Amino acid sequence: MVRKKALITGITGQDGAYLSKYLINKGYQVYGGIRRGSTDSTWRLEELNVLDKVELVFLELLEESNINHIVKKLKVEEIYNLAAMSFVKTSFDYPLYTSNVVGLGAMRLLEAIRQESPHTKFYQASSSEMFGKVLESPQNEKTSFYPRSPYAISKCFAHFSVLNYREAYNIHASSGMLFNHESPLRGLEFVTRKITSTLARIKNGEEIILELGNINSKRDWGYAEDYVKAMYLMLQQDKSDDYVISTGETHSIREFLEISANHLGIEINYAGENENEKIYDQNGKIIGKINPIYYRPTEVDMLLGDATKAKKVLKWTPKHSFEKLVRIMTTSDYDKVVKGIKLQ
Ligand code: NAP
Ligand code: G4F
Repeated sequence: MVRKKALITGITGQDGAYLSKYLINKGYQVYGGIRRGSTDSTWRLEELNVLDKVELVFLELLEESNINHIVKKLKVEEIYNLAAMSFVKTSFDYPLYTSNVVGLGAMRLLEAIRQESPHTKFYQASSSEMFGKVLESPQNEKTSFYPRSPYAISKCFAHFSVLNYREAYNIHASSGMLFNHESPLRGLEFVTRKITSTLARIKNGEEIILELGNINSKRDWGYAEDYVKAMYLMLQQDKSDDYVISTGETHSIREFLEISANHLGIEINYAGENENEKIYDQNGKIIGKINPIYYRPTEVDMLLGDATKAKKVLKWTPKHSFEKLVRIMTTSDYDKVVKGIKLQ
């Protein structure tokens, strides 16, 4: 039997690694787009034991000729566009760069598909950040956008580009409007992994302080491995469409922090408010504090998704509860710290 071929942009990221594993298990030949960089970024693929099962190709979303060449040469059945400058806080410092990679990058891929391989199906990693200062709750596919960062604005541009290429050129292009999803492979700068990795080091005796920004914001957090399955399902439908992927629960950063700490036997006590807030353990030792450098110029206070459509059409449901997710991430980081494995 001829193997189906898929190209994943951003294969070295959290979702890229899980999606590679998922597609390989389904029998796909997986091509993975990586950037030519000075450091090795393939640790996630190694950790999931798939590095030697994927074929890596150099792919840079800023480089139109490179994208055209790859799309034309590979002519894969499916392209999953996961590549992005995905850290919201940094997008305020690099607004133009972010727009170019995240917004125009998606458009470059769509245009290459239109010209070189119109039968290729396309998945776009849209984001719940597009809902921003939410106009209704919970948020579904029909909820209007109110983006609050250059990252979110760029994701809106990419999202509407997908819709336009679907309607104008009949390209099978779908957007997954995914709410936050995490895992032990999450980047260390995102708040969940920052909490689990720092608490694990504190528990192991390191004299460090967990510095956080706004711990009152709320997110609808799921498990990344559950979410990549939804990406695949979207491209197996006869018609391309947009889907919200979420758990339907929202929790604050505080709750995440407390569950993670409790899992390690650390009790969390707070003193002070906002910028003066300090975090102590049960022995009165300071283990954390609020540092306003982590505040954003405009914040997304609360996200809560309604994935009814995905449940109905894709038959997709999340498998991991919030508490289970926190426990998995905390245990993973603590085990690594104890064994002396580098956290990355
Ligand atoms: P991630 O871990 O930050 O991975 C991003 C990937 O994009 C990395 O492989 C990175 O390569 C690559 N990349 C960055 N700039 C690039 C460029 N100019 N050209 C080519 N590749 C580039 O992100 P993730 O959490 O896996 O998320 C996957 C996608 O879903 C992203 O588009 C993100 O915005 C979106 N999303 C994520 C979430 C979430 O909660 N995780 C929710 C909604 C949407 P390097 O390794 O070289 O840096
Ligand atoms: O973990 P975060 O940086 O993720 P954020 O901004 O929600 O974005 C993630 O999810 C999006 C989906 O909604 C993706 F599209 C995006 O690519 C990314 O994966 O921050 C979560 C919350 C924010 O409210 C932030 O202000 O945590 C708050 N926070 C508080 N202290 C912090 C910190 N965030 C970070 N990164 N670091 C802190 O110290």
